[in-house]
Amino acid sequence: MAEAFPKPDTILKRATCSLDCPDSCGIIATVDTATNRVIKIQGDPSHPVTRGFLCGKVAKYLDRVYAPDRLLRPMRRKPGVPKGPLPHGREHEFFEQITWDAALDEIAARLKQISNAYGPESILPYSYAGTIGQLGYGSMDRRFFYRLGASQLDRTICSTAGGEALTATYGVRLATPPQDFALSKLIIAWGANIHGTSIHLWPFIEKARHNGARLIVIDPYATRTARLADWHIAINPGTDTALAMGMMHVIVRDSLQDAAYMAECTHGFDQLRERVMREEYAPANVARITGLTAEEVERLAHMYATTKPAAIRVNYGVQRNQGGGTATRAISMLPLLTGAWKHRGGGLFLSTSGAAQFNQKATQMPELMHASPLRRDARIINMSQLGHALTELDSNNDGPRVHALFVYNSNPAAVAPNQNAVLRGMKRDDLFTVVHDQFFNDTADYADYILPAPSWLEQTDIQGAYGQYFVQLSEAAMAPRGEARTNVRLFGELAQRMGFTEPCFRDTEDDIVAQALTVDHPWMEGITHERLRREKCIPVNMPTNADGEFLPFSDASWFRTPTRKGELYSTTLEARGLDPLPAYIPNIESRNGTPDARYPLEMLARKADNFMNSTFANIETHREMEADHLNTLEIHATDAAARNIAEGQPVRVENARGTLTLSARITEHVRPGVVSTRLGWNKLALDGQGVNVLTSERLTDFGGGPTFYSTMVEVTAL
Ligand SMILES: Nc1nc2c(c(=O)[nH]1)N[C@H]1C(S)=C(S)[C@@H](COP(=O)(O)OP(=O)(O)OC[C@H]3O[C@@H](n4cnc5c(=O)[nH]c(N)nc54)[C@H](O)[C@@H]3O)O[C@H]1N2
Ligand SMILES: Nc1nc2c(c(=O)[nH]1)N[C@H]1C(S)=C(S)[C@@H](COP(=O)(O)OP(=O)(O)OC[C@H]3O[C@@H](n4cnc5c(=O)[nH]c(N)nc54)[C@H](O)[C@@H]3O)O[C@H]1N2
Ligand SMILES: [Mo]
Repeated sequence: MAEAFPKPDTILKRATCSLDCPDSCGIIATVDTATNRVIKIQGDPSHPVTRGFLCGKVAKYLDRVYAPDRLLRPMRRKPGVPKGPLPHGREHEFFEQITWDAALDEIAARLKQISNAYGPESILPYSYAGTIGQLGYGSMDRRFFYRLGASQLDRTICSTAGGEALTATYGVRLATPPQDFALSKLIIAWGANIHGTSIHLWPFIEKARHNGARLIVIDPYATRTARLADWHIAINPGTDTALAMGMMHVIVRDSLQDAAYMAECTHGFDQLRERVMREEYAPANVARITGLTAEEVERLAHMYATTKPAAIRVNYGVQRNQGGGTATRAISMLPLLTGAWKHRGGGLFLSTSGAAQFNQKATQMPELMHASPLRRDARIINMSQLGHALTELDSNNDGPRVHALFVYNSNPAAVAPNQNAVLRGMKRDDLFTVVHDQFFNDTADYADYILPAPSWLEQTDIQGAYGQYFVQLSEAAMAPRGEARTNVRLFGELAQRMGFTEPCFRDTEDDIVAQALTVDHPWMEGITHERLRREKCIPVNMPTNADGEFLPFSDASWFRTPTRKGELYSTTLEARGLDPLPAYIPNIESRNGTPDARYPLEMLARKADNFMNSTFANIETHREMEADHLNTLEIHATDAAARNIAEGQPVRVENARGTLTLSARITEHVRPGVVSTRLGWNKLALDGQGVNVLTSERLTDFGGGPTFYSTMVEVTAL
């Protein structure tokens, strides 16, 4: 780091960025000891993936930590104030400040009353990845809701379709290490916005390109990554299965597969061959589906199969489509055909989350459900269908109606699909809502109680990663601001108020870190609490070959599927009654599907490059960085002309689920037929609504994931 020695009146703390990002950066925080303020944060130069730099959002993280509108005290809605959007900056006027003791007593009393009246499953926790640390993401909170007998939440909002696809094919979620991309000769960023969403891979790609590697980007949107690529393939949204199958068609037709590797490492090639050789997947037909030319399909397949090492960075963008599970599965098969896993710098990178193993059974204790009044496992509610859960559950068929919603680590009023249904549900007078967050976000506008939460600089945690192979201890760099309390502390204290006597509810943060590390797994050997306290960041012990190289899936020893092979033909999907082979089935909401003729344009409901989902959307410095895209609809000149839309003009974007006002930006970033807009805070949008008023609660083909990128709309000039 720039300052190897802190100034006499400062100390350095080693934290970890716990935002929901593959990079999990090591952070060096400089703390002014006189004021207990963090005055500077830097990327840890000794972390092999962070390499001393931070993304634009997190470089300005202190603007969030010290934002003047941080929530610092517990608050209760004033009597008579209806639930719904509050004027931004004046939200606190509609709430009264109370003590933590009063808040916890009153919340516990209400939860008891609701549980007694309707059964504990009428209580729904709603959380996702405000922090991805093991403690903050899911530990004491899970214990609390299990012991209560609350409905279980199926946390599908991000990655379950792709996750299940990878697991079906490989049995374990491992990936080419990001550092090895420096050795690649061909890199395909497939639905991966590397510059926008996981910048720490980029220096390795740059190094590879310096050594002659080519970068191909497959994305319907011209991201910055795509604009910097050697070849941008602007595929029609949701048609990736067809393209991957077309590539396999060419590879098999021209005998470009690695037969020896396939014989050792794969299951079901004969069945796959029969499927991919169908006329449907011949280049001419794939070209028609995907919006490419047959020549492009041929060229892509040849480049991929003949360049070694070749690495695919497929990210979760691909799987937020109706057919997203299958698409991810088809893409993930490509290196099984070519044997790309055998070479350092080859393979595929979706997720490394299978590497760091923590004892989540010990930290979360699902068996506590059996100590709840239910004495059984509670029902499961899919978080991607929150609108349905709050408005449609039928107490005759589905179990109790939801009467309490406890939100933490998430901002569902902005991020959940079918926003109008979600908000209709949250507005219900008979719904009791608690929100634990750092800010008065869109969800807080619907809360009965608001509780202040700390940032990751204000709490201890332990964290693996889904984009690299390290375990990190995150030291609290400073005391929580104001009266903020961690998730662990909140749910531990609430458990006492509920009268839960199990000793686990008195565990400290240190206790839970220690429990997380009680794993008997060779990859985690030697990763102890003591060592983490000293070193802060320790590589997971991934097995290496005789040359000391870590080459996942380079031989048959790596696969954890039932057949212990890379399953081209999936025995697990077959057992679930699903097609064991990939097939391109058009998404209903797509140009190739059965769309409603009133809504002819495919809309990408994308993330903002300078926010983190809805996080940072209220921070002025981040809004400035994102200024060109705030409240805009990107549209191609052809579609704009057909609708008499001029640059900068207000437009109405609508479908059967909702209507949104945006400002038109005529651009080449999308092709004709595709429009794009970005996620943010509803209350900072032009008409107080977010992009998710347009997205649906339809789920992915498997994995129960959301389908943000399978959305059709019409646009009209205002
Ligand atoms: N700046 C920033 N960084 C983030 C986040 C953020 O909100 N902002 N979010 C974090 C989170 S939660 C996650 S899960 C990761 C996600 O990281 P990514 O998966 O990289 O993120 P997305 O932007 O969802 O999707 C990547 C790309 O997929 C494209 N795409 C959409 N539909 C299709 C399709 O049908 N086919 C293909 N080939 N591409 C398609 C989108 O245009 C987008 O550019 O990023 C994390 N990092
Ligand atoms: N249209 C559209 N919608 C999307 C997406 C998209 O690409 N397009 N992406 C989807 C994806 S991939 C994801 S992962 C989800 C993300 O959805 P969420 O996980 O809800 O993400 P955020 O909007 O970042 O909200 C996280 C909240 O947690 C709070 N928080 C942070 N740390 C703590 C803590 O320690 N304790 C507590 N109690 N709170 C804390 C933050 O202040 C913030 O308000 O959004 C999904 N929604
Ligand atoms: Mo995500």
